Amino acid sequence: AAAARAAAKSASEGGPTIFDKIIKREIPATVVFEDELCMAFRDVNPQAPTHLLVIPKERGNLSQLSKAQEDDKSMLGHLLYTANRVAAQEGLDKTGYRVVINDGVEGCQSVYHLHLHVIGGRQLTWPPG
Ligand code: DGP
Repeated sequence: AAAARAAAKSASEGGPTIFDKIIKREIPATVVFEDELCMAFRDVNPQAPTHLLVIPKERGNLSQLSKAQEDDKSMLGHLLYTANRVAAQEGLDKTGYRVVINDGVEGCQSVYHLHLHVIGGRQLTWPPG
């Protein structure tokens, strides 16, 4: 948890991120879904048996949720809709699952390219840390 906080604190906003390299296939990732707008792949540091990230292919101003503008609404809807689609692809629609967006330093965001975490495959607890 301390490491995650440190990463969140030192992460820079605005510049290219590791996710651009994943989108361009410059570094490998296990991609489970892709369309013209977004992509879903397995988190490198899974917190549950299923841990996927859903991201827009064009980040634009969406480095983080708190930067969202009126004209991002359709993309935000598409990402949330896709989160459920990939959850169902993993069989999680039958058990339940969680979608999380970490925003900024106190949200423990470490990659400044908007992403939805789709987490499931075990009983999750609440509240989060
Ligand atoms: P967050 O803390 O919400 O910004 O989550 C960023 C997530 O991104 C974190 O759970 C680990 C994941 N991640 C970071 N680098 C890579 C990578 O190179 N490949 C993959 N598959 N996931 C990554």
